[in-house]
Amino acid sequence: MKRLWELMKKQWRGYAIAISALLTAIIIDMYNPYFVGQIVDRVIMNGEMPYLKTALLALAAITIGRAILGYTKEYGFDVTSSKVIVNLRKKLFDQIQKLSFSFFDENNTGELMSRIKEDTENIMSAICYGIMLFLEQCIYFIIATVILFLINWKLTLICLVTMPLIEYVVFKLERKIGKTYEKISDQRAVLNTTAQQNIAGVRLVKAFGREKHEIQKFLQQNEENYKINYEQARTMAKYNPPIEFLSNVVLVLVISFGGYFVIGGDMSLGTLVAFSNYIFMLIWPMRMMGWLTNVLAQCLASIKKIEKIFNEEPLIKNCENPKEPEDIRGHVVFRNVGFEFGGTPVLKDINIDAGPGSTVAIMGITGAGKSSLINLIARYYDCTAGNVYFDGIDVRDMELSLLRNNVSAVMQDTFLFSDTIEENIRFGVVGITEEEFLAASRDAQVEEFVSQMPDGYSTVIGERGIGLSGGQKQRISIARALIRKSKVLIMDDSTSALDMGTEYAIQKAMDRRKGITRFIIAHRVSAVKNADEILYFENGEIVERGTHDELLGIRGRYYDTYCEQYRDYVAALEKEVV
Ligand code: DGT
Ligand code: MG
Repeated sequence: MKRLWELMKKQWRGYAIAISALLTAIIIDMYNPYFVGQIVDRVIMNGEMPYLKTALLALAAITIGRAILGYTKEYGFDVTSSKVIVNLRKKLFDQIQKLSFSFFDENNTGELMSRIKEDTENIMSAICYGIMLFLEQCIYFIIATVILFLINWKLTLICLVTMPLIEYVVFKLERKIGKTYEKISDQRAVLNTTAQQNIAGVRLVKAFGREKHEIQKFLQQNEENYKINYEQARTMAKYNPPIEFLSNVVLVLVISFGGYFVIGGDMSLGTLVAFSNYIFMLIWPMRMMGWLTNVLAQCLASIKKIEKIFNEEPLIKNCENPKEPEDIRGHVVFRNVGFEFGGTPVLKDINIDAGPGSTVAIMGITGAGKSSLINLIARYYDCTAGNVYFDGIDVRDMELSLLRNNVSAVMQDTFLFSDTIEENIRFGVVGITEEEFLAASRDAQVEEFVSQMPDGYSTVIGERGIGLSGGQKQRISIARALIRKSKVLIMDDSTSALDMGTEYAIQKAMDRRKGITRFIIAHRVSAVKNADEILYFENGEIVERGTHDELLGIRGRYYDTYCEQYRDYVAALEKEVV
């Protein structure tokens, strides 16, 4: 709330212009009934024809003035509030960017999208139309009440008796509508998520022939949506007639009692006409209040949801007094490292010493903790026991940006943006020369297939890299990591979709890039056999470690994996020996 207030305060000039226009518009509007009343009394009743011209001119001037001021008011509120929302959305987006990996494990994309879009729109409605109408209606109500009392206090009191009744029905309606609105908003989120997931996973749906099932699922959500909208329409239909009726009762009261006063000579006919016009300035605010409280309630609910994100502290924080290594060489050490996910141990007592320029390979069955291990190097997560050191300094004591700039990762899930191949590789890194870009692309074997594309590196690819093969996507991800020239390179299962030849070519190119410490996770022996140390993981522990030859020598799990992958070759070798 405070944050929103601060942003609104910054735009005070815009709001001041809009509110001034609003006030002036109301003031001149107040003369409208007066002139109508005067026309009745002086022109119609007394036949003062020359006055008609003055009155009509005044009414025309009021109409034009109201139109101009109305435009200024709406434009002012709209533009100013949009500026506030743009800044709020920017702050929210910045905050989301700051949050750690673990936050995104717990919050799904759909929810975050609705915070950025729908909730900010709710706030926009409140700070734009909400404030505008609230001010307008309050002022109309106060001024009209004063004028009405001045015209005829008895008639005003009679009319005011019905107001609580109108207000009662209005609030009852809005409470019901408010509840259905909440349901509609929740239902809309479910419908969006269903549609979004179906469209994102459309290939999977088609491949498994699940279209009918998905259509059914969507229809069900759609039906729910219809039912809630129907419920809302029914509530409106039920409550609107009584509100209309009560508004008309006020008018009937004005005409009956007012007529009585006119006949009795206590009031002129023109004053009664003016009175009935002013009374509408009283009824409208009453009717609007219900809607306004709803807009306000929605806005408050949205602020609460957004505040929750703002109050979220990034779990991975920058150290207050960061230490800087004297020389960045890429020496990574794990000492007695343990890691838990929500109380479940994932890594236990890990000790690794990866010297500058060395290659550590990690193998193991799925779920053994390989990705979890490499996630600790650049602090995507913090270890829960022991220490991870980068060039002799605990990673938690290093400046986060310095650490992350020196560690490049090719993640297990390839993600490419809907952009050109070049932009996907450069990924916003500045100061990269054309030669460096081409060298990275060549080393990652991207050049090989891009050179055959008509638009080359300018080819635009889809969000999920549509139009590219799995291996091509992996190669782009590798180039993206290589271009950063970091001292540590992590490759999480990133050559799994490549043929042996391409994998070998990439390995050779990597070997030529001296002084880079490499962590390679792979399932294929061919990808790890040249590493300085191979670690075999099982249940979060290193169960075997050594070079390729050493591990073959102990005939353990690595040897079994080797035999499985090179069965025919091993059999042939053994035959030869016999
Ligand atoms: P892979 O990629 O299938 O070959 O498997 P690894 O070895 O990379 O496995 P990893 O490190 O992703 O997962 C190790 C364990 O940690 C596994 O039992 C699942 C668990 N785990 C991974 N990510 C999360 C998470 O975000 N939340 C929780 N609660 N557990 C997780
Ligand atoms: Mg993994």
